Amino acid sequence: MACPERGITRLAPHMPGYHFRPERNWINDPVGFTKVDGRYHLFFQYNPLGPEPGVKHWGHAVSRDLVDWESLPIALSPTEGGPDEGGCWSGSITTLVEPAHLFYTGVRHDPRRGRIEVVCLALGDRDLQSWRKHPDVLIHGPPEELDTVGFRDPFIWRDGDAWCLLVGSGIRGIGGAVLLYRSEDLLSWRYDGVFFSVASMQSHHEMGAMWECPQLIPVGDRHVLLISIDNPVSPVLYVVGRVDGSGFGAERIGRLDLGPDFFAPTCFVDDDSRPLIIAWAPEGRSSDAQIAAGWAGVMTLPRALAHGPGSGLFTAPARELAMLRRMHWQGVGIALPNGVDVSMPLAGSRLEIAVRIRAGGASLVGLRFRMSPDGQEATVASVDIATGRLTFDRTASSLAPDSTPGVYGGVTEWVPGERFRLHLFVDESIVELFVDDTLALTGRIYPTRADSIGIAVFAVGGAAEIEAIDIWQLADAGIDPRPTDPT
Ligand code: DQQ
Repeated sequence: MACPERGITRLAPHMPGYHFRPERNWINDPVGFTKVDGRYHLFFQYNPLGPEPGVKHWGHAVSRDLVDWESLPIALSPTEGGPDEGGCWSGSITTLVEPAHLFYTGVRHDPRRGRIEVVCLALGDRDLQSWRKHPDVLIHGPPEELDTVGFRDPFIWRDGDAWCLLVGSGIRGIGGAVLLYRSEDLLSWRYDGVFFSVASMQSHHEMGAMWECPQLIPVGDRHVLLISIDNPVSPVLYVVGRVDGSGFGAERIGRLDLGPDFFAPTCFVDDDSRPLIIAWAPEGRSSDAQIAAGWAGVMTLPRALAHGPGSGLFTAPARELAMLRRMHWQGVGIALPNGVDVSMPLAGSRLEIAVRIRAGGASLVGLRFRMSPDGQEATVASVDIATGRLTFDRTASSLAPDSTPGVYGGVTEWVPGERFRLHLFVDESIVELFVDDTLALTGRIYPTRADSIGIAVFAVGGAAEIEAIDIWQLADAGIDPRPTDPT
């Protein structure tokens, strides 16, 4: 949890200050993101026994503003001898009925059949704090007519008068699939076919054998289906389309985040109709390093979705984050000569940087950050002007041998115009970059040097210009007093 004890400012090495994360132990998928009586609730996969995956419980935290989070007791734990004795895996919550219904994946291990995954239910109190498990398993497994490779992560939604559940799955020899179930009473569920599968759409993306954590969210006049793919190449895809009877009519597909460390986003529509998502940013270091640190996993910043003017999906950091802004520096009209690093005067390891670039004659424009004065440690994010390819290079991010290096990124339909905007959040070991509020990229880095805090902007292949740059040092969430109104 991000600093529940206000006033504690000394953080363990690499521990983010304004991102939600555990003080200790392991977290992964956010689940059951919702709001009741003005409080956001975030549940998450949690191992209370250590910083390794372990046996999953549902952790719980609440927030009034999506910025400060207060940790609450564990919401759901496995029951010995029960269908979830091996873990309470991911699922979702509906608060459209009272009591709130929490659907989750019960996991247990059978010596002959291996892992058994079933859909379980728990009923909550008004505060969503105490949950009573329903005695019966709701769905005992995938339909017999399908030869599946997984069956988990029920996502509850309302389609007219009917309740619907999407379940993540994969069809052996074919690939990922989302299965649809319907119910009138939230208890008795009937299989209603494959809602969406790899066979439904031509795609140049690597689609994987199994899709996890399906999520469906209305965005404007369409729905967006999110799928987390069990492969390391393009882990989270969005599919824009329309719900069509018992299927999903897909119109376009794309990567929700181009970075290496973004998985299992969960979604929910806020009171003001704003579609919000939050995702898990896994560690980018060895499991030995995680165990030595005593904690693992961070939540991304909450992000708002919208349709872009072209074919893209807008992804922008939630506006509430502006309340974290502290010391500020602004520069305007700064020349970026070809091949020269232009250093910025405000440095730090917990920053927000917003830059408006005029590309001029450059072929590549980028930012270096968490950079030591001698350049020994530095992380680089850059945009290729001709193709729009976004690159995140963490080859030199850390001198530590147990942090994962590499070059990541990708190309989408977005290409920069003459002007474009880079919006970067750096929080110790997590980096989130937004480009024109359209591309997003999340990555984890582990600089070792205390002086790896510098920032530089650069252009290659010709001169460019910084039309305006704002740099803010950001407060830690839940630590110091801050203005009541976001600026
Ligand atoms: N994590 C959960 C599963 C889900 C996976 C287990 C995705 O339910 O499929 O913690 O990260």
